[in-house]
Amino acid sequence: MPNPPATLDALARIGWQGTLPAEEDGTRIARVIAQHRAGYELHDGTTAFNAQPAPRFLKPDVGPEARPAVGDFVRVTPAKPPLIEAILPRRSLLERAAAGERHRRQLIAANIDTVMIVCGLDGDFNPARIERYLLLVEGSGARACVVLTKADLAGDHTEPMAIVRERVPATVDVIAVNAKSTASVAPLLALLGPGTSSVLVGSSGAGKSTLTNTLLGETRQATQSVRANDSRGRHTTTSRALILLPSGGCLIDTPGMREIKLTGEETLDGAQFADIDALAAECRFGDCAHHGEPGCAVRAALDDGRLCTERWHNYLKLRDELAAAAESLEAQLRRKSESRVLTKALNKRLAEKYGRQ
Ligand SMILES: Nc1nc2c(ncn2[C@@H]2O[C@H](COP(=O)(O)OP(=O)(O)OP(=O)(O)O)[C@@H](O)[C@H]2O)c(=O)[nH]1
Ligand SMILES: [Mg+2]
Ligand SMILES: [Zn+2]
Repeated sequence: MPNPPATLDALARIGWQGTLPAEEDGTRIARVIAQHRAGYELHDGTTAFNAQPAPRFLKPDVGPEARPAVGDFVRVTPAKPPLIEAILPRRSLLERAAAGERHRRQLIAANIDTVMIVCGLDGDFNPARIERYLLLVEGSGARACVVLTKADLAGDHTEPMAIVRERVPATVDVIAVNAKSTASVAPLLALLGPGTSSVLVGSSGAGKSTLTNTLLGETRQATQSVRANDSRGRHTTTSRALILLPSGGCLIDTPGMREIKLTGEETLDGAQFADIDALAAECRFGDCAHHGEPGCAVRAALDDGRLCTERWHNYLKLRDELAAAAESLEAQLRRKSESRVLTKALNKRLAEKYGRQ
């Protein structure tokens, strides 16, 4: 592994923010730029190199949150191969519940400033899905922006733009682009300056890799046409990759997601649905179910168009899902702590019986 002394300049190039962290025990700092079955790929601001996780990261009781993820800054020992010894504190973490698997998390990216929610203006267009992504982003510590691709194919896209604008908080930028055109994606450069880190999320075929290549100015990520009948992609990108852009920012391209499952830790009283919360507080009855009770402020807002019906329905759906996810998360934590208590009691009994520690 190359071993120049870490400089703030080099670390800043790979998205490090703040002062130079102290050197520890001969380790150096690098960023995880890719994760493969065979190990990790890191970058120290000068060179990319392969590394393995220290054995303790591979123990079965180590949860996904405690393992290095793409975007993490890590301490590496100069062994052969280099070993990742520690993960530096994360300034943000985007995660979802893993598809299919109950209770497991999947880390999407760490130390991100902007999550770009990419959605095509073709058959991929789906405002409810954008709202779902926003819920994941809200608790991550990163900010969100919505990138609507395929504007060149969509003809007049004022209507879908207006729909998204109505359904996402005013603080979230909504930008329509032709992901193949350098001129068209130029407004995104404002979010991709030196020292920044962004991640692209969205369905397969939405144009994440196309956008990456255009921002990069060369074709590095493979892309593939979508199915003509339903605009679905072919899951072309299969692993996350952090790429240094000429604009100075770091950009993570990700595989298209089939499912955006909530972890149970999201909240509905953040900025995204604050208006619905405020409306519900105005209902005449404190326990109003908004099913036609007299004096229901939510119904009134739905009737006069202040509250969009589709958004309300998606809110209810997300609310139910979140409640279920939170419940199973709590049950899982309870089981974990019970098993810890049981293990402790067992160890104590063994120690008494056999004098074991
Ligand atoms: N005309 C046009 N085509 C686009 C645009 N964005 C993406 N495409 C096309 O859509 C197809 C899918 O794009 P990709 O970039 O491979 O999509 P992806 O989001 O990376 O998909 P996965 O890697 O499968 O998750 C490709 O044929 C692109 O050329 C756009 O803004 N305009
Ligand atoms: Mg791709
Ligand atoms: Zn009500």
